[in-house]
Amino acid sequence: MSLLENKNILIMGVSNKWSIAWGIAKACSREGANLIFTYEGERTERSVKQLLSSEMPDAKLYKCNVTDDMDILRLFDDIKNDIGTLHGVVHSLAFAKKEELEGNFSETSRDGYLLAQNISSYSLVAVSRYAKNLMTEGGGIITLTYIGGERAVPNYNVMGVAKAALESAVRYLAAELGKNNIRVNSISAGPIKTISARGVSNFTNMLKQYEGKVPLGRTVTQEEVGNTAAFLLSDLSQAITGENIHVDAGYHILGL
Ligand code: NAD
Ligand code: IMJ
Repeated sequence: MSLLENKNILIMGVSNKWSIAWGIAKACSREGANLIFTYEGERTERSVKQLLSSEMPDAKLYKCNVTDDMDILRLFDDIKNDIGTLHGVVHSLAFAKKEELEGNFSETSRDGYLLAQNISSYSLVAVSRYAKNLMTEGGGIITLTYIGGERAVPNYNVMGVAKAALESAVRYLAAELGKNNIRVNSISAGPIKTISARGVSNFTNMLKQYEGKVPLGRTVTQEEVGNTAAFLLSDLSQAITGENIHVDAGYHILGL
């Protein structure tokens, strides 16, 4: 069964083959979607171009740094001219200053707080504003979050507050865009070793502890998040909107 045949899906947040967005891209591609990718800028351009040329040579690629309104405007203008209609958007990006992902949360700077909100939360609002105009046949918007948006997880700090805002933005967007038959949902993924997790102190140890505690007794993979994303972007999830699905091997049900 091909869930996403003839659907044009925009994927934001691939920087290398370990990215969660790449797991989503592979699942969507397997289900027959036409994929459009964005990369952040010079830092990621080469690795994304290499990955696409070897694995998905037919996919389109545009630059979009989400802190730049002109980049977002240009992206959707280009997609409108080159492709036309969009059926899905994957928002899989986040950023905070490294020094604010450790130590005391109360030391978070105004600058660092606003930066984390800007890239990790506001960007979903800005992207949805332009995407909705191209989603004339309805469709799905999804974003990636983490349990640290719901609970105080050590060191997640300013990112936790940004994820809480992101999860709330999902509900407000879902409430507004339902009339356009656009569904907006998030996936709360368990910890996965990506570039964004690599810097986290003691991450490998954390994964080991996780395996010992969670109902399924293991961590989750990019592929498993990818399959849930394909479901949320497909007609199989037609009545689901404003939802946050935990793809975390059951961690969220525990009272540790
Ligand atoms: P990743 O580093 O592969 O992806 C993060 C992406 O954000 C990168 O591709 C980067 O280029 C992009 N990005 C950062 N700043 C940007 C900007 N200004 N403009 C455009 N793009 C920008 O790491 P990942 O783990 O795949 O993260 C993807 C999403 O998944 C993030 O929202 C993250 O919070 C979330 N998440 C990750 C985990 C985990 O354990 N890895 C768990 C739950 C949720
Ligand atoms: C990130 C920081 C602290 C604890 C963390 C994480 N835990 C997990 C993550 C327990 C699982 C990974 N995660 C869910 C993220 O959303 C990561 C976001 C992130 C990571 C970095 C590292 C490098 C950098 N800035 C970052 N900004 C956001 O400079």
